[in-house]
Amino acid sequence: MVASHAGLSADALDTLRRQHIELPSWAFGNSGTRFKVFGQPGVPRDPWEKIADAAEVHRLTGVAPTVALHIPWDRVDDYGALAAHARDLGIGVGTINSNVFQDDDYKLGSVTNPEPRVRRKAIDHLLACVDVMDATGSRDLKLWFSDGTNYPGQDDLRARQDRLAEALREVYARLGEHQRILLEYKLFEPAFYATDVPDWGTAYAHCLELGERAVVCVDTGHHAAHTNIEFIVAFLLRAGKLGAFDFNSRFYADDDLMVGAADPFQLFRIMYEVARGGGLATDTGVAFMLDQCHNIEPKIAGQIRSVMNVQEATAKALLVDAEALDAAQRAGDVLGANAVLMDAYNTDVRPMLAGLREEQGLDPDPMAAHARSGYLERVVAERKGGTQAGWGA
Ligand code: PSV
Ligand code: MN
Repeated sequence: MVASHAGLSADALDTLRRQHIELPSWAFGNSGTRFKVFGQPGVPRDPWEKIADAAEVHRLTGVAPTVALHIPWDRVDDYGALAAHARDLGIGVGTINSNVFQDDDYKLGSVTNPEPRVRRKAIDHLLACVDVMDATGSRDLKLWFSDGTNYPGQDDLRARQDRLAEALREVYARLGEHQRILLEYKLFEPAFYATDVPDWGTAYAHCLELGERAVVCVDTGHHAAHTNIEFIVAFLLRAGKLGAFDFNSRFYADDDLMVGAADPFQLFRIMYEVARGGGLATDTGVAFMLDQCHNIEPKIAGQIRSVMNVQEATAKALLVDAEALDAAQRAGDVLGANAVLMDAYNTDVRPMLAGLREEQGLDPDPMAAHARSGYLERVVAERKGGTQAGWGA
């Protein structure tokens, strides 16, 4: 053990070595706001190229071994071949994200739409996503519904919950033995009055009704301002219902900025509750995914930075002296307990993580290694012609 590891137990170091952060395929494609999408040279033109970029992030960081797909943004003829392509590049296909929010039919909702035909269409898409999972060997199906209403009285709130529950039941019944539903919630947008799965409580209640293999996905950008996200994390972990994170950060709404950029202290507090609740154990079942857009910064570098931000927050969380904290808490030592957490948060873990990377044969500075690698220059030269990937089906 090198000196820079001081403070972290052998177990904690092991946890950091085998950390697994999942990348979103869509982070490598073009994205933007409703005002403008700025293209970037070298952006992938298809899912195969997105996977190549994700593999590059893993090659440099060593902790991003899977990439999540979004259907139909990542539609291909042969998903088995796409998974094999990922394997050839040293990574795997992770969560399959469904998309029932980009079709004219879904104007008034997908699985909660008042029209049975539209509900059927949406459910059929979700079932088709499970077929994709069978082909890629994915464990998780992520469900996010943009469903909701814009005006009071527009539709029956209670009936929409019934329709949602019915759709979820049908999809749950189609899952393979080792597959799970990750039910994601979001306070608002695109619905501005009432969203059908607006918060963790609604997601949790539906997951409880469904059964063991339905768990909640916490997207860190999907809460009201000032929500205590770490409390939600602690609660869901205790209940065995924390399935996944969609990490990103926000200043205002669902900004999808790099995780740990807006509020690194919040990310630390979240990771502390994850560690405290056993969410970093080998058999944890908690998936740590990024769900971000790199609208103005370079995408591959943005993903590398994000992965490192999660690593740093995790290392700090693991540095918390559990015994000292417990003693201070039991003694009612308010300032002492707070100081134990702050000592960990204020530790510069970057040299220690650089040392860990070196031990694993990686460059201690993945950002610099990426800049030196010539990867971006190569793909900029190669990816001429065709249409750059974006949020279109
Ligand atoms: C919705 O805002 C969301 O967070 C869901 O996870 C979607 O699938 C994803 O964004 C698309 O970026
Ligand atoms: Mn999300």
